[in-house]
Amino acid sequence: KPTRMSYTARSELTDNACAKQLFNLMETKKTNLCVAADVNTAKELLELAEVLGPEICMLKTHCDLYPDFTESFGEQLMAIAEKHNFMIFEDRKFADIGNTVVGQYSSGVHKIADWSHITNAHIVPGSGIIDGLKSVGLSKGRGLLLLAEMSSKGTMAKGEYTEAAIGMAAQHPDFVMGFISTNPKAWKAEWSKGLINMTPGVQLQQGGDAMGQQYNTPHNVIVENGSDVIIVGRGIYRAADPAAAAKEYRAAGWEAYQTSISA
Ligand code: 6AU
Repeated sequence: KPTRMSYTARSELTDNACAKQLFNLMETKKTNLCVAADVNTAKELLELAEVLGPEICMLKTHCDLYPDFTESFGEQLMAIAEKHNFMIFEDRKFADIGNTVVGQYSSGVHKIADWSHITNAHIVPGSGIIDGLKSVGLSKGRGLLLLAEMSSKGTMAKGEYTEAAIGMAAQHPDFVMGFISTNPKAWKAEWSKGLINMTPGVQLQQGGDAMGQQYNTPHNVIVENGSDVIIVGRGIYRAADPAAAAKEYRAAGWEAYQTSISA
């Protein structure tokens, strides 16, 4: 097997400020674990961020889940992120034309661009969605992930669609920092090693849920499928002891990374 480059080496290959920061953070903190904190309230989210902060490189939010979302949410979460040295990823999955996503990203109730380092977008509208998000996020030093593949059963994001996502990323190396993907090692096209692959649908055992989610293990995701970051939701926040579960996933993800660069 060819040896993969370390996160540190790859931090030199990206033009995006968030990607550079995340590569270096993962290497120094020794964690490639992102927690998907899909809890029911902002209060619970902030509590979980405090408890799990020491274990993670990134916390993924769905801010439209929280009925108690207030203007101060972003500032509170940013303070916790700074204290524990992790990045914030609002999983907004933008999917509209450029002009519309400008407002959705910068203003409205959530003002995502003000507090989230990273967000993501579907490429179904074409690359105008990237132009729109970039007009808001680039000057703030933000990073965008494109959904190149999905973890769910029957996903349409495959083949030519995935290839198109890779092509769009190549056009915007300053703002697109990587992909949501499930099997980047299988991609035909070569893509910059400065781009980060992040994979959801991760649990310690393979399986799925009743609504089409499909789970793969940290080892398979990082070593076999060539991803860089594991995104874990219910495997951690539904565990009897989320902090202990996070430690376990962190260790599994880090061991997989070390295996992948030493092969
Ligand atoms: O571990 P789970 O199944 O509890 O949570 C998985 C998390 C959820 C999904 O909204 C998200 O990952 N997700 C995404 C993302 C991150 O964009 C894409 C995808 O294809 N599948 C997926 O589950 O918060």
